[in-house]
Amino acid sequence: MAESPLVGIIMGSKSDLPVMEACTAQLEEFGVPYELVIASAHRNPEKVHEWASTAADRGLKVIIAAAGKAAHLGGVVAAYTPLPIVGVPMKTSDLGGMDSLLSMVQMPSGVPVACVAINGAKNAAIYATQIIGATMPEYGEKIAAFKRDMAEG
Ligand code: RP5
Repeated sequence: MAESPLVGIIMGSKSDLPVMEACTAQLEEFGVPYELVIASAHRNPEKVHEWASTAADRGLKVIIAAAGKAAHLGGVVAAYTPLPIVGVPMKTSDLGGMDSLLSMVQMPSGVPVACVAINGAKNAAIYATQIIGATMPEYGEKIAAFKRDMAEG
């Protein structure tokens, strides 16, 4: 039987998928089970609500939210779940991703969305695994090995 997902990935559009493949590839390398949904905060608000408000009960431990332009997806998801959110601001054609970055990183006090770099999909996977690894030693060991490998070049 497949393991229950620990990480939930939500993205605003299927156009975000090519960038987010770096995230899913890294999670797979760490052996972290994840689920992935495409739902936009402004095009599919009810789907986002349903997915986010049931995420913790489904066993997810952390959420990665990827979006571009007026990238309010992470903040909207944060409104509906106690889980930590890692935002991935997408590079955009008009403003180079500064629009996405500022929309995510400038969340008002009380509703945090941790934010990686523009198109920082791989770091989002590493960070999510670190969060899980803080309480699940098998994933903490994956991160420790990853860091050892990096140090050795
Ligand atoms: C956001 O708008 C998505 O996250 C995407 O990055 C951006 C553009 O979406 P598409 O017009 O490509 O569907 O909602």
